[in-house]
Amino acid sequence: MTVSAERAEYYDRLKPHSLAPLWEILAKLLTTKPTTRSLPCLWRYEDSRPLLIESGKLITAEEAERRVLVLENPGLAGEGSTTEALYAGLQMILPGEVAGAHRHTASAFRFIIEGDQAYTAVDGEKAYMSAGDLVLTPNWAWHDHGHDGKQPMIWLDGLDIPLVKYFGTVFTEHYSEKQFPANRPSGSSYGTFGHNLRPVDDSFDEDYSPIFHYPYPESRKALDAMAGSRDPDPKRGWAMEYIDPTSGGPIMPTLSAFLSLLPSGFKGKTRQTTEAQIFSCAEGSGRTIIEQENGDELVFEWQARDQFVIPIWYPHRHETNEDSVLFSFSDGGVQKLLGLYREAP
Ligand code: 1HN
Repeated sequence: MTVSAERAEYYDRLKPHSLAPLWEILAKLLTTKPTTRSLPCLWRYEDSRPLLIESGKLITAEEAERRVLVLENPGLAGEGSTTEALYAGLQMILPGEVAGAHRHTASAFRFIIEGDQAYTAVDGEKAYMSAGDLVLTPNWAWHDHGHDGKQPMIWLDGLDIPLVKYFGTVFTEHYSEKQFPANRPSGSSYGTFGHNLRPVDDSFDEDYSPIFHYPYPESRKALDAMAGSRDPDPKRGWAMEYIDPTSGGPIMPTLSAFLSLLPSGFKGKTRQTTEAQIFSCAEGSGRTIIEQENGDELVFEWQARDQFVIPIWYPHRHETNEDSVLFSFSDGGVQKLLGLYREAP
C-alpha cells in the first residue's frame, strides 16, 4: 500500500510522541487464521548425537552450567527457541559430572533419550533416570544433575523459556553449594504420591505436582492397558497425557506432555491444532506428513531417538512401520487456560 504524502507527513509527526496509526497494521494483527514464524523441522539423532558427544571434549558440564544443544527452529534463528512459546534441547552429562543447583521461573522437564544412572535432584530428592522416563523441574524448584554411571547420559529438555521471556518474568537463582542438600530418599515422591493415594496430613504444600518422576515402564504399561481395552484415536493412536495427580490436569501450567502408542501400519487421520508440538520418538519408526501453506507435503521419516516439531496449525498425520511410541510436549494446556485452544474437527 502506498501512503499518501499527507498521511506520511502526519505519521512522521506522530513518531516523536510514541504514537502509531493502528489502521496501517491492523490486517497484519488480525489474521483470519494462525500465522507462525516457526517451521516444521526434524532432528535425526544420528546427526545430533555425534555433535553432542563432541561437545563433551570442548566444555565441561560445570563450565557450561548446562551442556545443551538447542533444537533451534530454523525460522527463529538466533532466538534459542523451538517454537514461539517452547524450547527444546539435547543435554548431555558425562560420568562423574555435576550440573550445579539452580532454580528459575521457567518450568522444565527432561525426557530421557539414552543412558542410565544419572540423576536429577529436585528440591533435595534424587530421581535416577533411564530411557523413556519423564522428570519435571517445576517453576522455582531447586534442581541439579549428577551422574554415577559409566556412559554418557543424554536427554531432551523441554522448557517454556520463550513464553516466560515474552512476559519478561525471568528470575534465576544459583544455590550457594554445588548441589542442593539431599533431604529424602530417592523415589519417595513417586512412592508416596504415584499410586492414587494421598497422605492425609496434606504435608505437601508446594503449588506444583508432588510427583516429579514418571518412570517409563509405568507409562508404557498404561499405554498397553489402554490398547488392550479400546480402539485407538484415529489421529493420535492410544494417546495419554501425563498429569499432575493433585489436579488431574497438565504436568505444569505452561507445559503439557503426552505419550502415544501407534500400532504397526497405523495410518493416522489429519490433525490440525493450535498447540505447537515437539515430538521425540521413544520406540519404533514411521513418518509424519505435514501439509505446507503452498499445498506441498513434507515427509519426516523418524525413528527411535529422533525429534521433530510441528508448529501451530500445520495439518499433519502420522504413519508407522512398526509398533511405535511417540513422546510429545506442547503449549496446549496454557492455551486452554487462556481460552485460546482450538482444533479442527
Ligand atoms: C535449564 O535450567 C536446564 O536445568 C536445561 O537442566 C536447559 C535451558 C534454558 C534455561 C534453563 C536444566 C535449560 C535450562
